[in-house]
Amino acid sequence: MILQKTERINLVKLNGKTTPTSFTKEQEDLLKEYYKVESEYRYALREMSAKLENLDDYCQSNFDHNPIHHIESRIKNPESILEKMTRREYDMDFESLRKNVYDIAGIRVVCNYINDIYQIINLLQKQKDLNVILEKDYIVNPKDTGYRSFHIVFSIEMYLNDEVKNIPVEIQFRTLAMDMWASLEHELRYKSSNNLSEKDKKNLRRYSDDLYNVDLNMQRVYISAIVGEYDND
Ligand code: 0O2
Repeated sequence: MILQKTERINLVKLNGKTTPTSFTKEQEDLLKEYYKVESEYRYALREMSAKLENLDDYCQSNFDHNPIHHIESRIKNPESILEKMTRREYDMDFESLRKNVYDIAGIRVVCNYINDIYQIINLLQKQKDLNVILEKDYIVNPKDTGYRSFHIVFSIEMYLNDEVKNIPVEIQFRTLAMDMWASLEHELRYKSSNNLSEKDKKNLRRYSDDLYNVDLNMQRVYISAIVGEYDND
């Protein structure tokens, strides 16, 4: 396999003479600290993604079933981080960033069935280098908008040179149906020049429930087809 290397900010170069001379010393130090933080979260994101891929592979090998349909990941961009810290009125320093913002490294895992979500979470919780910091079950308790997903933040133990760091990674688990709803609703909310009308909001909530019922029914069919435990009639 050929790994394509992305051009990354290089801390060694940054310590040399490559930064624009117009930066003050304070700005340069901030920039260096930011890239240090960003790279640590990137390592954690990669490690967690590998764990998820391995679990999917394990389930395929042992149970002939892939629980994960696909995985997306991202590092939160600096603008969104600043927006969140301002909105939540957190102190504007790196200590506060590390302590308060759990979704700098974010992974979205889209599963085939609802049971797959809980199975993967269960398997992750058994891993000794992971600790759950926070979890919100928006599948059983959807948001008022109708949004459904399971949000969980794990802190992952990372061995970096001679130090061990615990870095938080947020994972959003959803089914394909929940992902479809969230993606369209996000776009509708973002694109609608006026705010969504009460009628549209109500309909979106209703469609979220409809899709949840489809998810439950698809799961029953899956169990029936594989284990033969579901009576369709
Ligand atoms: P991104 O890039 O998707 O992460 P906050 O982060 O402060 O807004 P909190 O309490 O930390 O809120 O997290 P919350 O509300 O549990 O989850 C926030 C994320 O969940 C959002 O991330 C969305 O991805 C998703 N989300 C939450 N509510 C809704 C909703 O009603 N509709 C849709 N489509 N998605 C939702 P961000 O912040 O949008 O950015």
